[in-house]
Amino acid sequence: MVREQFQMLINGQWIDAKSGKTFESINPATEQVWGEFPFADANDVDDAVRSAHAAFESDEWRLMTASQRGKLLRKLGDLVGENKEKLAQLESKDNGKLIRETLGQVGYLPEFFYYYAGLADKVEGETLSLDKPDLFGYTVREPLGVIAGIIPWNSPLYLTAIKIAPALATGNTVVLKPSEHASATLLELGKLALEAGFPAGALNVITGYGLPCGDALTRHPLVKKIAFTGGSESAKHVIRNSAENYAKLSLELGGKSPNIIFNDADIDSAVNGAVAGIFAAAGQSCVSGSRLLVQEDIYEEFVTRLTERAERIVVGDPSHIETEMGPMATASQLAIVERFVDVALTEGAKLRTGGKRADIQSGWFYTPTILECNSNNDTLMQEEVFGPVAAVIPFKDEAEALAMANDSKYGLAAGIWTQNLAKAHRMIKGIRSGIVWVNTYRAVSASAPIGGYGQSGYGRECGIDSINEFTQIKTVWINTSSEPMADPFIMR
Ligand code: TXE
Repeated sequence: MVREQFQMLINGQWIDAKSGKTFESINPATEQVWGEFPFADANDVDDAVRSAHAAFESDEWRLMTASQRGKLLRKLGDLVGENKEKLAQLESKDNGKLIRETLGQVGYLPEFFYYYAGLADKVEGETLSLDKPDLFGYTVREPLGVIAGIIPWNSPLYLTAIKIAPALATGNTVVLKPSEHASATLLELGKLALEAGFPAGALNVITGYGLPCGDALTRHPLVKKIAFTGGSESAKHVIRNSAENYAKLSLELGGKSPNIIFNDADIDSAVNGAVAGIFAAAGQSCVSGSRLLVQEDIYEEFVTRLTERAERIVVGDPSHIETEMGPMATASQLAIVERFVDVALTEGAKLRTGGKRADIQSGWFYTPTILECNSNNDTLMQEEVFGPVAAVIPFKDEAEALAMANDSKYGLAAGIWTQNLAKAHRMIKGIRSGIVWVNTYRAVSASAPIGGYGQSGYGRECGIDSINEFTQIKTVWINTSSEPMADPFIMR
């Protein structure tokens, strides 16, 4: 098989790693190596960060008006839309995500660039109401400087767009590090950013592993903020590294999100919501509805219907439009899924369906799996699997559902299925998570903040809040008195 060769983007130039080393990317559906990428180390990271820093300090970027930056972002959004097919196919090949999912996700991506393009020239400070008659005060929101974007493999383009659009809109410059398992589309995005007219160095893309590349990037003294999406263990390293450069941090980590189905729910809708929650993206989504809490009087009916639908899911080649579930993105993710299912069975969970690799010759495919758990303390109810494994458990009443939902170290998302408006509101109020979906699941929008409670991370992406994440406040004091400033050592 022909291997595609990639270079990385530093200061507007396409280059190899200084060491000349490369690493391979494997197509999860075929297990064939298809691409080769520069293996960036601390030297390359230093070049990339310095290039972003120089761009940040340059007159071209510093003096560019916010509306001009907005125009560049709008152009980038247009280019992403025009290149939708190519980007969608590349992402599907690199991480095994379904083409029908990547087409949908990339097709919607321009909206994120347009949203922040529109916001760019609406970032404003405030006039302060000071308790000092001769002083006038106001605030301005200013960019931070170089932003490090650390991206995982599950939805690289989407998770990048929601970082770079607000970062660039507010006048920062960026060094992106894609996951070693899915680098290709971010390099394409780098190409489109240059084509859109962003100056050299405003957006750099370096390819490499967490160690040494991500590590060197997140501890670099010129990095002012780290926007990280990934796993909890890597996040701990990143938090420690941020102490080296006092960088601001936003962390979007894992979840064990409860999808709660009440006995008065529209069952057809709830089954579809449960399927979307756990089997979309083969469960490799931070907001997966991986804990299914079902009220006891509809429990058997619901689980039977869910099982029937799960068994009809078409697992296979992600590049075919009719396929409904693709492979695990990496061999290690497949091993993680297998391990969790083994642990669940050892702990006494009952297997309703799945629980094994799919019967497909090559590729890291797993079957849609439903396991009935005995207690919310079971490993499968508490730990993130990041695969197509639904942990199901019955509950008696609202109070028990809420207690189980909140008995988690995570708090990223939650789903509530009920026709009772008052009950939905009580649950919304009680649930500790950054997102609550009522009678729907996995909806996203550029204007809707995403982020977690607890160990799901902190900081918010998307929405107006994200502007605050990428800016800092300068407070300005102006003396308006006609009198000279008094000598501070003379008491009056
Ligand atoms: O993620 P990593 P992994 C969860 C999911 C999964 C687990 C592990 O449960 O099973 O995490 O996945 C970079 N300094 N999520 O190991 O390693 C890395 O190169 C700086 C949830 O693949 O966290 C990649 O670019 N960077 C999640 C990025 O971190 C480091 C999505 C994420 O990879 C680093 C993915 C270091 N020391 C996994 N070590 C979500 N929230 O959606 C690694 N990286």
